[in-house]
Amino acid sequence: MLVGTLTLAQQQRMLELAREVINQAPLYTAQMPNGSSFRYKQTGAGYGWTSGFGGGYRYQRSHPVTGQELPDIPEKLLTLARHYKLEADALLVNVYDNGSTLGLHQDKDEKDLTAPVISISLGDTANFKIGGRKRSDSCQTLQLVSGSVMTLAGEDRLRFHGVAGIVSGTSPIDGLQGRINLTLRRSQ
Ligand code: MD3
Ligand code: FE
Repeated sequence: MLVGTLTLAQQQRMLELAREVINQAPLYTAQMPNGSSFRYKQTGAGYGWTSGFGGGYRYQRSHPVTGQELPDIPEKLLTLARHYKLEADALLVNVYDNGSTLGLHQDKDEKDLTAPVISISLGDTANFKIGGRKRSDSCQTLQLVSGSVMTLAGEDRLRFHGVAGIVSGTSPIDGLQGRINLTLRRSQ
C-alpha cells in the first residue's frame, strides 16, 4: 500500500543518495537463468540482489561485475526503513529508461518473507502492475508517481507485481529523466 509521498526536496535528496550508491557500485544489467537480459539496470548497497554472472537469483555483498564490496546503505534510508518496522540489510536501486520493463514476479529470495519491503519511486511515473499470490490472479495497474513511498507487508508481501513501462517526460525532478526505484529489504 501507498504510505506517503515525499516532497520535491526530499526526492532530490533521495536522488543524491541513489547517485552516491551508483558512483561506488556502477549500474549493470543482470541476466535471467535462461540467459536473457533484464530490461532495466540495477545496483545495490548492503546486500544486493543479482542474477547471472555464474549464478541464479541471490543476494550478495559484492558487486557482480566489479567484485568490490557494495557500499553501506545510506543512514537516512536505514532510518526511513526503521520508521516502517524494517531493519534493512539490502538496498536495491533499479533504473528504468524508455523501453525498460520488469516482468510479473514474486519476491521470494529473502530469508524472512514476513519482513516488509519498502519502495520509493523517483522520476518518471511507472505503470505498476500488482496481482495476487498466484501468477494467474488478475492484476491492477497503478501509476507510481515520483515521491511515492509504498510498503509491502503482510498480505501484500507475496503478491505478483511488475513494471509495464514508464511514462516518458513525467519526471518532476530537475536532472532526472527516466525512473529510479529504491527498495529497502531484509534479505538475510
Ligand atoms: C510488491 N521493483 O525490485 S517496486 C523489485 O519499480 C521490484 O522497480 C519494482 O519489483 C520497481 O523486485 C516495483 C514496488 C514493489 C517492490 C517489492 C514488492 C512492490 C512489491 C514486493 C512484494 C509485492
Ligand atoms: Fe519485485
